[in-house]
Amino acid sequence: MEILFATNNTHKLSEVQAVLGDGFRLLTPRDCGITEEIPETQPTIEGNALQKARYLYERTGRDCFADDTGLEVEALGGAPGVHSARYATDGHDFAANNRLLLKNLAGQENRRARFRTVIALIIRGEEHLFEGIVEGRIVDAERGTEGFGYDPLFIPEDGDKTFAEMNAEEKNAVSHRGRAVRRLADYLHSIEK
Ligand code: ITT
Repeated sequence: MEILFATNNTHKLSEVQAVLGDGFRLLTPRDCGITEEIPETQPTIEGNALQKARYLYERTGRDCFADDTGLEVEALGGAPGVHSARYATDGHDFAANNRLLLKNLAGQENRRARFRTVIALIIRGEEHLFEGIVEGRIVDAERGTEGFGYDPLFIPEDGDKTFAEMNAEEKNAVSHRGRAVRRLADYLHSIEK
């Protein structure tokens, strides 16, 4: 099955492709001639996922999906949340975001946090949402070089390695995105029959 994935993030693309497996060929916006940044201006993660999927569906008419993800830190009242990409700066500056997060949590004992992914799928003209959550905690300093974004600062529940100390398979087994994509895959398999 060929399906368009509304992302410009190559890390996400490979994580999602690994979970979906060979039965799915993921197309990117670029493959469909869309090179501009896809707007994500909604106040919620669900809203942004739908906005990105609808943007592509309206322009291509293809079955497509988008993932929007936020890191929700308990001691910060759920921040950075929907603003995770642009926490420290206007761009996707992962290092600056991580520095700001550590600064805002300095001296804070409550390190509880979770990643939440919402996938919006538009298929056969219908919209569907799939969610994936992983609970965990924020460490005091960056650890590891794998992954992207806040991965060097996040340890999933019951673990001792940050996501950035895990390979893609280990991260996908427990991650927010892995969970959401497995729900998406189950749904896609169920309608294929
Ligand atoms: P697209 O919108 O092009 O898919 P993006 O990087 O903007 O890519 P999101 O809006 O979904 O992705 O994610 C917001 C930010 O959350 C992202 O820039 C990262 O800083 C962070 N993030 C998302 N998924 C993550 C993950 O699996 N591990 C660590 N950080 C992640």
